[in-house]
Amino acid sequence: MKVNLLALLLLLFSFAQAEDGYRLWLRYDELKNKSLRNSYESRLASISLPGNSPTLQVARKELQMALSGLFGKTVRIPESRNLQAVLQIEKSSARVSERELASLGEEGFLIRSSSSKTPLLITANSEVGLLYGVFYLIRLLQTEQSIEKLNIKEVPRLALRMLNHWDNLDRTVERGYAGFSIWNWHTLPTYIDQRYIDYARANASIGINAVSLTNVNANATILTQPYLQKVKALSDLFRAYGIKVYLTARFSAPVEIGKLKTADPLDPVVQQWWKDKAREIYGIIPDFGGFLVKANSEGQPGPQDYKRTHADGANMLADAVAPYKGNVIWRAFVYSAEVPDDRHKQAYSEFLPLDGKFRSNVFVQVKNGAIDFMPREPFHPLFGALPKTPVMMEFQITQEYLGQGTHLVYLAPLFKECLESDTYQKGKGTTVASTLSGMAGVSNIGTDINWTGHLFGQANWYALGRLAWNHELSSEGIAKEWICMSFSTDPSLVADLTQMMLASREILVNYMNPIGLHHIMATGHHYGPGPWVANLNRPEWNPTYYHRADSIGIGFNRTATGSDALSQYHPDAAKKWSDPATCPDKDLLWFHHLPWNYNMKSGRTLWNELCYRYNLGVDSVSWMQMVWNRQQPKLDEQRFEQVKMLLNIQHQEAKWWRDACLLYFQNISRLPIPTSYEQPAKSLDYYKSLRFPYAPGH
Ligand code: GCW
Repeated sequence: MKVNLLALLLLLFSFAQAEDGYRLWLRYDELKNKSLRNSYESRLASISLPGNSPTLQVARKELQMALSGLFGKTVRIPESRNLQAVLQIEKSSARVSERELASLGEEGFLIRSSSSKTPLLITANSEVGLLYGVFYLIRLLQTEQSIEKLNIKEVPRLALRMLNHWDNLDRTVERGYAGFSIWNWHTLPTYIDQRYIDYARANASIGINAVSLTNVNANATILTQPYLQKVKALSDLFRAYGIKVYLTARFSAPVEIGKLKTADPLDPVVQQWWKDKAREIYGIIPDFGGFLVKANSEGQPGPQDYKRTHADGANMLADAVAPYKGNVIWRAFVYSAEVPDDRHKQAYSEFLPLDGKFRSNVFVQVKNGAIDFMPREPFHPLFGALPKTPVMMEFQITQEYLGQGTHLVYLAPLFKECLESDTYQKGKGTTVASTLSGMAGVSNIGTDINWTGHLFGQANWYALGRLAWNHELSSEGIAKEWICMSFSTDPSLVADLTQMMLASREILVNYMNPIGLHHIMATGHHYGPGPWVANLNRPEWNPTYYHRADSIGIGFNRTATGSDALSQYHPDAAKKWSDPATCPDKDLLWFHHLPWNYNMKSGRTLWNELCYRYNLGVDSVSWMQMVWNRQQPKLDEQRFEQVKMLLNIQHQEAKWWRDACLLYFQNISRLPIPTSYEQPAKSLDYYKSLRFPYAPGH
């Protein structure tokens, strides 16, 4: 009796502990639907997963853990082959034609069951493909899908599916809002934190196959022996999960750690230094992915310091890693204070002439928009414009400009909006997605117990992986998967949370940057509004550079009569943007400077539309609060309370954005905020006086 009581208490304790969000979408709690559980149990009663390579061990362990949890009983999967098994997981099965197998490529898989009498089969050409198949099957069970008569063929659309950590060696994270870096460099390589394993599981479950561990504002120390040994420990662990490790290369490393006098990429001594460094790295990490580089951007060193081009710099590194099949990912996020041209145009101007000049193992990584991860940006004009260069997408999962760690914003709609944009570069239908060779997301992961600070940040990590695997998945479908796995499959809960998530990005746009406004946040930490900032040395760092509000109107004229950034797009893509009458409202002030009394499609004047949007944004956060609160009975207390508190912060901050921005713009437009709206709570001077010296992430 005593023992039972203890067991019960332990069980209760583990339940209480369980809902801190640590388990992400891999929760594996017992399925409540008994008949479904029984049918799964009988369909998966005996499993054959022969072999014990590291990847197969990982797959076996995951499946055991998932089935044990979901079925509420211990499930063991033997290492030996079992021909009678009802689930067969094997490489290159004889049950599948050669042709079909070939079409799966290196990482794809098939899941097939023609009738309840034939065994369910997961097959692939590689062990990692099998692991992906196992995770897919687990997801079917978690989301309570039928596993009868399956004929699933999954092949990733992009070869390189990556997370970029902006983690510093002192464990601070640039633009990180979820605590410190999960890489504990001090205790590596000997101490392997359980988090590294769970991180790898989570990434493999969504098909992420590459991670760069360190900040693009790089520190050359990572390339020294002791640190390479630490990197080796991580990469040895990640290998089984199909994940390759990349490092950021500081361009001046030959000077800083190599004691050379120069880092000139055309200097043979420098070239040799990198070749030797590459040999050293590959001697330690034979499948090292390669280098990710930010050069000549925001003060980082680069080839232009020696009057060389980005191609000269990238090619030098590419030659160093080529013998080992390594890659160089070279970022196109460049702009210079010395160049008087619209910042929007600078990366395109810089990189267009370099198309065809990069080695074949160089990827150029382009942010989704031409400015910088704003709540909304038109797609970057470089997409589709570099036909001879493999181009990677860089999205930001961490929400630097989207409410940081306190706002609930589901990013799949932002990602999709960009991926589905038509560049017209090879005729109508040349979507951004169709021009890509890879996709990276700047990580939002940290040491917070739930990994991402805001619980819903997990959905953005999840969505990035799912869309890198298949950009045709819908935002709604991805949200539903995530909700079912993270909370429950209860239909009203799923419907409510899906609706809230799908609306959330537009809601944030309304209360922060409506009608195409952008870059009007506070300086440095980027936390909160700062449309008044005009005193920074670099003109293109000032919000006034972007909104250009004056007595006549507001917005950035990027048409032919302005900066002409529009001319960098294919004419068919630019057409709708070039005329305010056809330009969608969402992009209007991105491309046009319009009078305050400009007539909007809604019938409101531009000024009144601004007031309307800012207020709509705030009201919509109240709606999100209402939706969340009404689902309380279906949610566990811990996560319910956390999100509730954060929604309260979001509501306060939405008001702050609205009031500060409207007051500031009103000072210029000299027009009243319609009395039907709540009036700003404080004076403009008050909002201007706010300081946040310890705001996180910078
Ligand atoms: O968005 C800006 C950030 C910087 C970042 C830079 C970049 C890593 O404010 O913190 O630096 O972009 O992408 O390189």
